[in-house]
Amino acid sequence: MLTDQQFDQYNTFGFVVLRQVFGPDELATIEAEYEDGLNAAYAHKPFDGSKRHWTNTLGAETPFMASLLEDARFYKTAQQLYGEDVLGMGADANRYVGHTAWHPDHNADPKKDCYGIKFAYYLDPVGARTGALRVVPGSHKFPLHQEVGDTVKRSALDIPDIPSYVCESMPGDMVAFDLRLWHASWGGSAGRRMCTFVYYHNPAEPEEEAATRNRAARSIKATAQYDRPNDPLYPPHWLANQNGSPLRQRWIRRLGELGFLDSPATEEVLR
Ligand SMILES: O=C(O)CCC(=O)C(=O)O
Repeated sequence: MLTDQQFDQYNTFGFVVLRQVFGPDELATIEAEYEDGLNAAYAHKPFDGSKRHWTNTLGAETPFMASLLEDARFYKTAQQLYGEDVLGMGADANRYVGHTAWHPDHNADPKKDCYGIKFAYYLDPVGARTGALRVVPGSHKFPLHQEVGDTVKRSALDIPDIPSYVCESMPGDMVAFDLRLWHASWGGSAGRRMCTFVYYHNPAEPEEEAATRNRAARSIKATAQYDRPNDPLYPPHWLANQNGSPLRQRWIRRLGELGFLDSPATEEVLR
């Protein structure tokens, strides 16, 4: 869980950098699973540096990465910030091909969108010109959220010209940020290795629930968007919940209600 100071920083600025969360053994496991997960997902289309590779890491090839979502170090932090019934939403691995333009993952108006926390970690040292995550502190809240958006759209400023905090990180570090925070990266080489896992506030109001359903309708297209049209968003292995985790079962039920399991490939698995 976050200390009082980290909790304050997160609430005010929308992010916190957690140093050396993973030890050497955990990192070695993550590195191996990262390769296994992405290689299995892209056996038909090996990485050539031209298009980002993305895969869910909840499957059989990535048991440790999948376990992070239910790891008390992280979900209790998510509970501390977004409520007891916070939803474990997913975990992934990425091979990037270059910069990432400024964007928030969600709009800052909870009436118009859903919200939550992303834990992001890079498997190589990253800095200001080598693909570190950069964020505009405080931009998870109105009115700054809106103003940053207007400026990014209106101006011809290059990614590094928007004033920001660069979350330099070493393998083992983690950046935890509010999904409404404006963020980007600059200068990373092709094949930059980055992983995340995400929790959402469990939508309570009808508007927030509607926004989450819209998000689900877009999310279930992710595998097709990343060249794996026949893969379900959630791997059967995770949905089977073989150890009977009550926490995971609650998430699976709620994800189903919200439409995240609606892809034809997932329905096939659940039948
Ligand atoms: O590392 C990057 O290029 C950006 C990552 C990002 O935008 C995200 O995880 O939402």
